[in-house]
Amino acid sequence: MFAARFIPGQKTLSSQDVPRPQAGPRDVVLRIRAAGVCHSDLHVLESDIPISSHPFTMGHEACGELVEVGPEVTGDFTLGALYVVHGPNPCGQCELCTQGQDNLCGAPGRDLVGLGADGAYAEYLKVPARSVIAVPAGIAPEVAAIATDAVLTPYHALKTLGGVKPGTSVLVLGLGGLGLNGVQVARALGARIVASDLRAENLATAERLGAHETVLAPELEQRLAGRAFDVVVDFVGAEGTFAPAQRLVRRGGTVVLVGLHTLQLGLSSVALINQQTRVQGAFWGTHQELKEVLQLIAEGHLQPQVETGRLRDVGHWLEKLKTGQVRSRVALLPDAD
Ligand code: FEH
Ligand code: ZN
Repeated sequence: MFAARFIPGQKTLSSQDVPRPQAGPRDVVLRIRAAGVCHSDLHVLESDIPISSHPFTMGHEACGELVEVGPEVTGDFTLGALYVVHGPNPCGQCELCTQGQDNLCGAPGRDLVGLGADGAYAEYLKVPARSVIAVPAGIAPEVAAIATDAVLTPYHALKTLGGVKPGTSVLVLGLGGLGLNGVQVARALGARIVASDLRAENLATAERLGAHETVLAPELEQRLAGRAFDVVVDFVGAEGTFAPAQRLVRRGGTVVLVGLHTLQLGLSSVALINQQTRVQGAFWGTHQELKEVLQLIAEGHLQPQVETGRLRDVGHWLEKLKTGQVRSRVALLPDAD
């Protein structure tokens, strides 16, 4: 079968013909129907994020049709139905998993799907049965695929880490795929939202998706002078967003860092201490949160923005992502049989 493989030391994926996976005792096998493309793949290919010293198939936003169930799998699984993969692939037993933080599962040998363990840039994908979730009826494969990271990560950042609830004031910095989904999530949580980006067309999209106010990034601190936000989410992760984020959060408020644009960022210790600001990193999301995200999409509260392309053109799409030519999120589809 076709698979786009990460090869340590190579900066581009290698398209290969590899054996189709067979389910182990507690695994399932999905025929991939959509695979989302994430900026983190670029960081892994550039070795900014040390993930693995061995080759693996990339793609950590997976949706597929169930084609095989291992003999020891328990629970209801329907052959032919659509499932998504919870990429953190948790063990369910370690301290973090049992404390409700299975996105941070620390069990040895548990690789992230598509980020160490084989992922979705392939025709078939084998994963532990405990890491898949049935897709509610009415959600297209490409939407379900990107929900597993491009929606789940903002949801985890805002709801769980930011504690966003009705009336919370939220400033969203960066309106790419994750930021635009973040606006929708914040609106669904009842927040008052100001959204900012460098591009005017993204401000218009953010307003359409629920932002109450929008500000062009260069005018941010002048336009918001004297205002402070309960939660500021930085979906970019550059000095140009992280520094104002620390200045625009209220005393005792929270800055949630999601974006990986710059791998080292400055903290203002005076501001942190004087404001007693909480700065919180955000990593992906939990199994339970992914179920909640899928339900919000099924109920129409979230309309994730997604463009589609051919799975075999994944290298081309990663290049478009790298050169800023992707407006929202891309999900790649296998060629029709
Ligand atoms: C993956 C690997 C490392 C850092 C962040 C990520 C995210 O794309 C997962 O949501
Ligand atoms: Zn990702």
